[in-house]
Amino acid sequence: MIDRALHMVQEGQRFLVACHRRPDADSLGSALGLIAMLRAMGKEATLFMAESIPESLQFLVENEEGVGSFDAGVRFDATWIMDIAAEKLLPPGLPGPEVTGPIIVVDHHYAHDDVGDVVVRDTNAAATGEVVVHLMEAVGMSELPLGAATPLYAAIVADTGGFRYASTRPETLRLGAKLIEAGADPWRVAYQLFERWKPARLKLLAAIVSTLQMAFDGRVAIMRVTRKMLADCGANDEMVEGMVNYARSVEGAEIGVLLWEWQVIKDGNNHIETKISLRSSGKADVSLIAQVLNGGGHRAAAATQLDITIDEADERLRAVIAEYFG
Ligand SMILES: [Mn+2]
Repeated sequence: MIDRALHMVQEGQRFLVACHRRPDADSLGSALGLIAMLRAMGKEATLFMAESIPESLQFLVENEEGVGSFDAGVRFDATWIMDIAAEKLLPPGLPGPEVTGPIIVVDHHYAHDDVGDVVVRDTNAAATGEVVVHLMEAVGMSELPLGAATPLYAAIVADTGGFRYASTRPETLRLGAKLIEAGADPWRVAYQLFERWKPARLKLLAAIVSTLQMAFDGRVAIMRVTRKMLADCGANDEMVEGMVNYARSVEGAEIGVLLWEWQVIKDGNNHIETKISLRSSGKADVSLIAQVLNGGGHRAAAATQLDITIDEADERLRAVIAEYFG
């Protein structure tokens, strides 16, 4: 598949580069890294962005404006979608194939569906940003293109939890070193991604942590966040990102869970669904649990979204975990 993608890079001239729905640092960082690569090859590359970019990622797009809609007649030779594992994670507002051309997926998830016409996937890579560096090597780039170091460093730092997760390999650290040598600023990136909390977010953390319940003899830590908690704290959904990790950090917990009331528009009305975020502290493969619930992800981090109440989601999840533990 990488050969087909490389052929499309060589043959094409105008490319659109998109992130998965609700872009994260790996998705956006790898998109910006790829854009830098394409431009260094003399190609035209446009960032597709119809959603707002989370505040913690704004520093990445200081010099890059995303485009959310196109004039009639615009057509790209291909559209890249970064870090996407499932069709339902396609970015909202993505135009049809008459505009996008074929879809090239660049990804590293091992649980995935067959979204994309051409797929470049390396399930050993700690981040999609790492796959982008392999693409650069495959097209014969000996140096990192200008502007690629910081977004790719952010992609890798975010997906490895700051080079802590099991996905961190010697190659990952060597790549981190290479990106710092090329100009990435470790503290600036870490501060933007992991520090710099608004007071409302700290209050929300306190509220979420206070819902902690231990289940299955302490093997599962379950927390929740409701619309009311968000409103009471003056917080927004963006601030919930990463909170599930506090459930995983409970001593003895093999699985950390965050149940999250999620507002969607259905038939023109506000409607509440429930997101379930799952994290493994090492032993459990939470992607298997998410898959039973129509979700996906990695062994250590997976998620799903169900059109049921938070209490129903709690109950259904516990039943699936009971089966998983056998
Ligand atoms: Mn990723």
